[in-house]
Amino acid sequence: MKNRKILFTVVSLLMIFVCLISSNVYAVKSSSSREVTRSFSLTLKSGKTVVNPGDQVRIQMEVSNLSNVEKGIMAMIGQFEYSNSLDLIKIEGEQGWRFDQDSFNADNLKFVTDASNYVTAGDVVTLTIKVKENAMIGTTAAFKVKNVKASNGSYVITANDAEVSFSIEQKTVDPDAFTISSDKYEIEDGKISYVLPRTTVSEFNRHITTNRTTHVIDASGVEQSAESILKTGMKLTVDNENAQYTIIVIGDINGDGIADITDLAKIKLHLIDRTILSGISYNAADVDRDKRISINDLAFLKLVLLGMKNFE
Ligand SMILES: [Ca+2]
Ligand SMILES: [Ca+2]
Repeated sequence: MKNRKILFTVVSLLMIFVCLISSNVYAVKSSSSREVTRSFSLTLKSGKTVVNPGDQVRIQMEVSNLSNVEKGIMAMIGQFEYSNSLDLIKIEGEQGWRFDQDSFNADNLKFVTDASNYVTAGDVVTLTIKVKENAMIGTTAAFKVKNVKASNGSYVITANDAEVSFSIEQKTVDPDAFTISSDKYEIEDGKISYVLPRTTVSEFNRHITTNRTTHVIDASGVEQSAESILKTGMKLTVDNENAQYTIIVIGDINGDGIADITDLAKIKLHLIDRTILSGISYNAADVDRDKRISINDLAFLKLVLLGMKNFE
């Protein structure tokens, strides 16, 4: 009888023990089955797969496939990484993602950005990269984003790394493509700058290299002869091309082809905010070629008029 009692107690204890163990196992199991996987996908997109040295390429970073993230994400951190043959030249926030000087560390390429509302999908940033002029032909350049984490304010969600790659190829040169260059003048944004006062059309043409026929016309569209003196505001037109260039004669602000006391007066009026120069007049007034009008331009032009300095 006593033995049966002991046996009963032992069995009971065993059963309680087994129950405890199994309930514990169950508890562990059930907690692991309740654990959800939170994630989102990151993609880098570019319209190009083949690039040439000097090309600028835009890359979009896109968020998608949010899984078990209530409402959406509000902030994101990560790091860019790219080949030596590339330069990152611009980062712009998209669709309410803010990107300013506080968002990026150029030393380690880490970025952080916050959104203006919960985001569930779409572009986060547009990156502009430039393929270096000396990039090796035949190699592949890659742009990556890594170590990306986002948050919805309640928890941190990790995303995959993403990458986009480009093969760098030699630019195919169209032998018929229009080209224009100069050994003396600056040709930029539809302007030919730093032409010296009293330059004739024929002298000007000697410093222009192009594979098209060109003409110089005045403001009224009248073609100028080889002996004509160039004036600020005249234009170089190109046959069979949708291109024309406004000529800027250095120091000739009023467009009479010479730099004299009248032009000097215009710089003075600009400097004291009486008559502000703009457009080609502004360009012509920049005699020291630093792209702005300052007291230095006045002194420079004065010295030229006194014969103590020249424009070249
Ligand atoms: Ca003048
Ligand atoms: Ca200047």
